[in-house]
Amino acid sequence: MNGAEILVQTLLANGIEVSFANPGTSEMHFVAALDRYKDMRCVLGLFEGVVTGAADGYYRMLERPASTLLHLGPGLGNGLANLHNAKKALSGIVNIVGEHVTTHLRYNSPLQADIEGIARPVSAWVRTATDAASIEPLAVAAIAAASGPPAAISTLVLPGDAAWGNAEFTAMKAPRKSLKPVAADAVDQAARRLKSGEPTLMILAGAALKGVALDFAGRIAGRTGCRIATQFFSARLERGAGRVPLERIPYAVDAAIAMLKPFRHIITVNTAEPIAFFAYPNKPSLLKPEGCEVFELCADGDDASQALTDLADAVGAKAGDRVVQSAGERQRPSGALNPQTIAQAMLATMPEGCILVDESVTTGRESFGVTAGAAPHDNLQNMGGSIGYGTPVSTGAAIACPDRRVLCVVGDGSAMYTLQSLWTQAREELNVTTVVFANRQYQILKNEFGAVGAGRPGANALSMLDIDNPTLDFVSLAKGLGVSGKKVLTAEELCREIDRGLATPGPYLIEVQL
Ligand SMILES: Cc1ncc(C[n+]2csc(CCOP(=O)(O)OP(=O)(O)O)c2C)c(N)n1
Repeated sequence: MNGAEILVQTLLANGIEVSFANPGTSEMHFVAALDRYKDMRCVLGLFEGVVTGAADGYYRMLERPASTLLHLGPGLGNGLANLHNAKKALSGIVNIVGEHVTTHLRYNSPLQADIEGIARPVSAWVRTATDAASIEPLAVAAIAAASGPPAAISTLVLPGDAAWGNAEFTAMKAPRKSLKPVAADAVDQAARRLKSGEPTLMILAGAALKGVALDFAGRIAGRTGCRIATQFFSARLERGAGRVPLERIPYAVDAAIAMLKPFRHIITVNTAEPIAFFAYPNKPSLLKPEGCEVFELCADGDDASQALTDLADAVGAKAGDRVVQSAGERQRPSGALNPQTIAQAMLATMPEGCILVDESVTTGRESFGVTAGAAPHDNLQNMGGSIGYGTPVSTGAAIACPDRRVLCVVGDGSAMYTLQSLWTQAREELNVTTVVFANRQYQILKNEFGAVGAGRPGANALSMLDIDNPTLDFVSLAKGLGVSGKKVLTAEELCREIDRGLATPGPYLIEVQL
C-alpha cells in the first residue's frame, strides 16, 4: 500500500471521516488515495481560511477532529488565522500539509517554504514524514495529540515521495487519554470559598459550558448564591430557555471592571482570570478588583463534570437548586433595524437545536444577551479574535450536524474575509442561514480609535475604517457563489427572511442594511 493510502486508512481507522481540503500538485497521491476510500468525506474550500475554520466548527460540534489538506507552506499560511482561532478554542484538528519530494528540496523551487516553521505557532504537534513507513506511526501520534484531552492542533507534513512510496499498513489505533480527575483538596478549597459568605463569581469555559457540568454549576449557584458567568467569548455554550443562565463578562474594560467589582473570590473552571482584550492607556489589563482572590478549580484537560459534581455535593446543592433561564418574550419586532430589533428578531425566530455562530461584532455586542431566552441552542463565538471565523465555522458545524440549523450572524467587514464559505455551503447543500450586518464600516475600529487615545479619525484614517466605497452587494456576491438571498430594510422583513432561510434546505443569505 502506498503512504498516502496508509494515511487515509489510519485517519479512517481512528474516526477521522472528513477532509476539509484545498490540494495542489504535491498532494496528488493523497488526493488519489482519498478517491479510493469513499468513507472519507472530502469538502473543498476555495480558500484555506475556509478549510481550517470549517475544521474548527466541525470539532466544536462533534468534539472529534477532522483533517485538513493544505498545499505546502503557502496553503498552510493562508489557513493560519483560523487555525489560530481554533487553537484558542481548544479545537482538535489534524492538518495534513503536502511537501515537495525530498530530493527536490535542495533546489529551492518556487513553492518551497519552512512548513514546520509556519505550522509551529498554532500546532501542539508538528512532524514531517521521512518515508512511507514513517506515516502510520506519525499519523497515529498526530491524531492522539489532536484528540487530547486537551484537544489541540497537529500538523503532519507529507512529502510526495513518502506519499507514493510503499509500506505496510498495520491498523494502529491512536491511544486515548482520559480527562484528569480534579483532586478532593481542590474541590474542598472551592467549597470553602463558596461557603465563606463572601461574594464569589465562578467563571466557566470549555466543557463546563455544556451538559452535566453546566447543570451542576447551576445547582451550585442556586444553593450558594454565587454568581456564574462566562468570559466574553466562549467556544461553545449551551444556552436558551430551560438551561442554566450564565452572565457574560462585558467586552468593554470599564463595564467588565464594574461587573467584577463586588467579588472577593473568583473560581475558574477551564479558564483563567478575566483579562482585557486589548490594553488601553490608564486602564488595567487584569480586570478583577483589588483583594479578589482567584482559585483555579479546573485547568484545560481536567474533568470539569466531575469537579462540578463533587463541588455541588460539597456545598449540599441538589437538583431543585438549579437556576433556570426563563423563556424570553418571543414577540416579533417591527420597524427600524437596529441592534435591539435585530436581537429581538433572533430571539423570536431561532428554532430549538439551532447553532448560533456569532461574529456580529458591534451589532450584537450590547444587545444579543436577550437571545439567552430563545429556544435551547448552541452559541459559538470567536475565541482568537481573528475575524473571518464565522462563515467557515458555520460551514464545519453544518457538516458535523446535518440535522440542525445553523444561523451565522456576521458583520460585513468580517464576512468579506472568508465569503468563499458560501460556495462550499451551496455545493454541500448545508443548512446555514447567514445574516450579514451591512453597516458599511469597521465600526468597532472607529470606537477603538478614540478608546486608545488616538483622537478623531481624519480622511486617511477613515479610508481604512469605512468600507462603503464601493458598496458591497452581498445578495449579488452570494448569488455568484451559488447562494440565494435577500436584502432587508425592516425588522418584519428580517423575521420573515430568517424564517425562510431556516425553513429552506441549503444555504441562504440575508443582508441587513443598517
Ligand atoms: C485577521 C484580522 N484582521 C483585522 C482585525 C481587526 N479588526 C477587528 S474588528 C474589524 C472590523 C469588523 O468589522 P465588521 O465585521 O463589519 O463589524 P463592525 O465593527 O462594523 O460591527 C477589524 C478589521 C482582526 N481582528 N482580525
